[in-house]
Amino acid sequence: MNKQTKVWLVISIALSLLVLSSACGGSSSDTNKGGGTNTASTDNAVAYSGPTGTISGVISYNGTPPAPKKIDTTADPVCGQKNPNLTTDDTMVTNGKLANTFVYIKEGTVDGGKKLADYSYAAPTTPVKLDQNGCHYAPHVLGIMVNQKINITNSDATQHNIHPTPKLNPEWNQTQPNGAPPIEKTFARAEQMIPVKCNQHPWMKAYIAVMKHPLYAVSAADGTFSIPNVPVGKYTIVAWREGQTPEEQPMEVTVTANGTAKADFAFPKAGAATSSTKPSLQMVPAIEFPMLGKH
Ligand SMILES: [Cu+2]
Repeated sequence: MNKQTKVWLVISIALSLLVLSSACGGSSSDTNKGGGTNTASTDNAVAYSGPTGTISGVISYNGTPPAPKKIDTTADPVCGQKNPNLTTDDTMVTNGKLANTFVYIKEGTVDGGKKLADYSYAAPTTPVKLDQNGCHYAPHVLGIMVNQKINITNSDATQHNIHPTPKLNPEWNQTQPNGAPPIEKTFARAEQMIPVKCNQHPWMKAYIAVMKHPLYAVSAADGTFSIPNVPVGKYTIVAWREGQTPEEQPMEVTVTANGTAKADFAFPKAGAATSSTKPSLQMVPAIEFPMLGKH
């Protein structure tokens, strides 16, 4: 072919590559659709700069916890080889203390009269990590802020398919083969306790709480949690735990300057079936709950 034909060939190849790459970029940004500018309510909000305190406590387990059940991983031999003693982790109790309880400020009034929701908090630039290791999610329960990145990794020699099932954010699922790069996503809307499953391994489960503020914590293996940097004020906090039936409990706390407000919880509560629905009925628009409805 002559020189002119060659030039046109190069140009058309370059153009088609450009079209391809922008198409890929477009599909990944689709993950943010549906939420869009959900931060509109905080446009006029200001950052809090006054005195703060801490909320901390211990989550106890009432009675004898259900024994963890062995998980049958024969569907994927790789899982069985790496993690032969995989068991259920919905109720992790050590010495009577409960791990993986999500504790967060639901609503409240900051000293001076403004609502907590009137203050804005920027999402941290550091991503939250979710790893798949031994065909098991780590961590099992995590909090993330609206528009903060979640970085999902596959540490297994097998393929996973991450599938969050939110009610307010767009649902997605994505395959992550052995050795594939991390998957990065964000959630544009506040939504507490988004279940995450794996389409390859039905036993894999995790929960994500998407928050408008950073005032939350997950109880550690010894049941302890701590929420620092809480503006001085009065709040309703909520503790949520998975269990075989998820349950949540509210508590009123007062935070003083440089003080530590104690907030100890015990699960399951007597008559948990009725009390667990109560916090969700006292919903405030500032902090959305999944049961508010689908968008
Ligand atoms: Cu999996």
